[in-house]
Amino acid sequence: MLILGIVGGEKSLDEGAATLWLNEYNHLASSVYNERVQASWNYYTNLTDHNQHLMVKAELVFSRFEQEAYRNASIFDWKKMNNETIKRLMKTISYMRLPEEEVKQTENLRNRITQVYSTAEVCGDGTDRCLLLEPDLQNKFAESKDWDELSRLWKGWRDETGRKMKSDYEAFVKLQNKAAKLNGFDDNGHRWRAKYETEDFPQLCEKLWNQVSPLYVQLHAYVKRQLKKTYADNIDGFPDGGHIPAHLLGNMWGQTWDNIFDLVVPFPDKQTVDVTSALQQQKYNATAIFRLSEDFFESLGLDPMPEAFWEHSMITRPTDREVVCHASAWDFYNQNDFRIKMCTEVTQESLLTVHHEMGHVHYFIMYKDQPVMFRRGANSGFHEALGDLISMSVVTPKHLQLIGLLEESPEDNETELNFLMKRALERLSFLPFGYLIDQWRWSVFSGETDIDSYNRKWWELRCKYQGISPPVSRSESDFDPGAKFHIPNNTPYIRYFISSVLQYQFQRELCNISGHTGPLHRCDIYGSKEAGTKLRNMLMLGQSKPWPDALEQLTGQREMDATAIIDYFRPLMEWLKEQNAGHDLSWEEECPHGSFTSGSNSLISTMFSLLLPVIYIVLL
Ligand code: X8Z
Ligand code: ZN
Repeated sequence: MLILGIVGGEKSLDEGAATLWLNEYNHLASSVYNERVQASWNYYTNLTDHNQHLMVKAELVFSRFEQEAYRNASIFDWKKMNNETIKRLMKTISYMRLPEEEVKQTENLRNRITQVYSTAEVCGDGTDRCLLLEPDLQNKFAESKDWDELSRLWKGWRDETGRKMKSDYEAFVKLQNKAAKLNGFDDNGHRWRAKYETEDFPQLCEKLWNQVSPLYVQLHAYVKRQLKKTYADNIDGFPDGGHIPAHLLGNMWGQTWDNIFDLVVPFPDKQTVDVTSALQQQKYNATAIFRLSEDFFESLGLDPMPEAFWEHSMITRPTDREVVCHASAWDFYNQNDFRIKMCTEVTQESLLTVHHEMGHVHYFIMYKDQPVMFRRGANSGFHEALGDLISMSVVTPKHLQLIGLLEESPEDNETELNFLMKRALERLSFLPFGYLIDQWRWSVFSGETDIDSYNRKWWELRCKYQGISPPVSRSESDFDPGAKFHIPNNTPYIRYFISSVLQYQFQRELCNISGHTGPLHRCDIYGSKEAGTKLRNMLMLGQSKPWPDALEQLTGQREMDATAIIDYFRPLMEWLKEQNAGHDLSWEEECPHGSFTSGSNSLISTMFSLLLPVIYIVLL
């Protein structure tokens, strides 16, 4: 890499030289980044030891390169320079790496736990076949109404994932913290939060949560009552404290509830708003769903996917090898190779995820001409919001009718409430989940929560914010956070919470620009070149400006706020309040008694269970 001879050990304030150096860095970085992503892609789409070995090797090359860049960048006194762009770029480059041995250890731990998660199967339901998360367990959770079966699978998944990675996770946390501290952060949580460039980021999150939590409370109360009707035979399984047993919500983590729409639909005789069966009847496959999504983005004037996208993406689960199925979008940093990896199913849920992933790729395409270090979302929440923003239009009855997935789109109140309930199950249900995951991680990184209380803390947050409780008793032998992809994969999660608020803020503005009148939830921006241009201009910025600038460019506002999501769901909230009148809305902050047993490690609990018969005999 270009090294500048600076005489006398004085740091340089020469902005011209800094710009030259940054150009050189950018040039080299795009190929080093490309090789690193290529190696990860090869591993994630074919989980072999060989590919893992090559990926760790590429990670080491990358880390060496970044360490050298860090050393070179420190030749400049960039903090004192005037040019904001130089300062911003230098700041992202100035990150010190751990010694190679520890980089290797970190990567090995990460790979081991990701592999445990991605290859886990739940066996033993009496049939020969073991169940994979995608699609088997996901389908079971979407379809089964059998309390015991769901409970068994819920526990089975956690036995096969989290329980097998707890100590590796602890070691991984320590290394992450070490790297963060090396760079002046208090811990790795501090490092993650700093990326939001916001004075008191947790306070902002809490402000947003306080704005939206009343909506969640209404939904929770209504859904719980309907579930009690469905599971009347298991009524004793509903805790007195008002929590919902976590296995009944149509999703392995209870993070989105749209799969139980049929149990909570406000007006069952009115038109269905779920297009799963229409997609299947019309013989949609993965490619057709992706093409549908591509068409929407194009209607706004955004680019079609490059040929390489179709050639290289993995959009269905291969049958001949193990892969990481969890959907993701990949930027190869060479300005034309962008891919999606997804095990697409033909369902409405998949339709939303396809748009979500396509949103990421469009962001990649829009900022591809920025320097490598700015090829990111204005903040990660922006990146997560784009595709969801588009699907907000796609799923409106009017749009679904336009593309032939609904026969009609009546605008009577009852059909509208059915539609909004579906949206609430897809989006409002997610809010506390999106908020709590990183509260757990921040507390783990800061040391406030150590390995002896990992699982207890997890359930404290799940009970408190989501109002859900475990269907079977948990202990510290379990590690339930590890049963959720982003924990083993070490992907920050608060971005999804931020996105859940931002996407409505974006939508409100784009709907205005597109000339929409009437309620926000009916707005479909399909075909609006004006909205597309506005969006494009914001996306092109990447991370070159602080996020409030990007937000202002699109919406005229510099602050995130949740009033748009409240507007969107207003008619449903009024209806829910009527339905819930006279019913208890709250749940206890603490988990139900007995849902968590102490027994700090598996050795103690194993010894205890071995001793039980002995104790029993002695007592007799
Ligand atoms: O992980 C994802 C995307 C990839 S960025 C599929 N999501 C979160 C999750 O699945 O838990 C999207 C919504 C939340
Ligand atoms: Zn995403």
